[in-house]
Amino acid sequence: MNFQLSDKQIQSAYALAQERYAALGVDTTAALDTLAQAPISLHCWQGDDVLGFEDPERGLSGGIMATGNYPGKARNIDELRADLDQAYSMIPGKHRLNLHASYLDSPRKIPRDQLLPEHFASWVDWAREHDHGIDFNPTLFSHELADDGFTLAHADAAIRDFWIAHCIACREIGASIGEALGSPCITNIWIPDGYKDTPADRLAPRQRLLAALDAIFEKDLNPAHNLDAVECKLFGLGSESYVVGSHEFYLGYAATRGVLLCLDAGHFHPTETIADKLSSALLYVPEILLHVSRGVRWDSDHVVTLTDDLQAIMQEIVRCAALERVHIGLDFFDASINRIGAWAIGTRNALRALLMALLEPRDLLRGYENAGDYTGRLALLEELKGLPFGAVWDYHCAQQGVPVGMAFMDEIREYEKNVLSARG
Ligand code: RNT
Ligand code: ZN
Repeated sequence: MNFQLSDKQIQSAYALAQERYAALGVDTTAALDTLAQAPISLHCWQGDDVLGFEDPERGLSGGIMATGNYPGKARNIDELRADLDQAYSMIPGKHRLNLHASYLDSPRKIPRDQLLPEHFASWVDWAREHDHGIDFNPTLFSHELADDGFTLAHADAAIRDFWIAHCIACREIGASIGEALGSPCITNIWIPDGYKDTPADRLAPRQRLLAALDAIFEKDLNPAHNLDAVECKLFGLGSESYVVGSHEFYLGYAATRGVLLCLDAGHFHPTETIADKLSSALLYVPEILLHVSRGVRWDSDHVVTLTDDLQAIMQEIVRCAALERVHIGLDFFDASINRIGAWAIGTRNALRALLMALLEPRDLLRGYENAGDYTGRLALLEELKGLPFGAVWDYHCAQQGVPVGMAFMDEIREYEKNVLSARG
């Protein structure tokens, strides 16, 4: 099977597509300029099933789960960086890395409340060399002080204080990374805290979490270096009945404290989508962080595919003119397929959906809507689905020097044969 397209095929398909879009008042060149500038934050944890390098033997806790045992996962920092390099090389544009504290670079175990910027210095060097911004996350799971399912909302003050100290350390690390790279690091707090079964007191843990967060954010950091985000959730494995950091909890927190709200696509009721939340939340919180993910029946963190949900998210960002205020991060971990393929497929899909949104004839659609012509609006929205956006995407990939279409799978197979298969 030959997946390669010739330059001529790519160019002529693009020329036709450009005309089709121009007829609707859409400038494909402008759309591609915007797309080329939009960074996606790739999550490091797709590369090793969220195990990290602090103690990979320990296994994953916190009510999240990577299923599958596809061979070749990264076993150390060098392998993870090599895999990331391979993934980035198949994705058009300049993108960020979303790093977890458990991916520290240290020959000995550092207690999490004592983490320092130096433990991430080699990541900063790598990012600088490859022109990636970095985002950061304290790790409040896979640790003996998180084993009973509570961290910042723990009833034991000493355990709470340990995690507060960890989060404070992580904000400082975030700020040092952001300063070193000249691009603000978004430090996102997600905690697993919750109950498997019906609680008798839903309030007290939330009061404790509120106080813990206020302690964590007490020190102002330069927003040019670090931006804080908080991530809500509906339920997890083992926290089915109650999650302390719910949507209402964090929406209120972000709005009153002026921190970023992180919306993970898998953290709501199965038929609830985050797309509709953006225009509302943007009225009250300064900026939003997205964890673009795909839940199948539960928060299963499947690889992002080009679903209606994904398209709706990107449409909302573009329609709200909020590309500067909505930071797009990914959050999925599939261990049943080639992990580099997972990154490439998911990230390319996020970008493809963003491109589709950028190619929307917004003025035309709004004109119909404002005139009460909902039939015209529906007809156009449906016709748009048949327009040749794929030709614009292929052209973009070619322009950006990354594989066009299925050709990236040739590279993945090659890498699997030459690199991954040698891993034990
Ligand atoms: C868990 C959250 C969280 C994690 C990462 C690893 O449900 O989505 O963002 O996936 O911190
Ligand atoms: Zn998430």
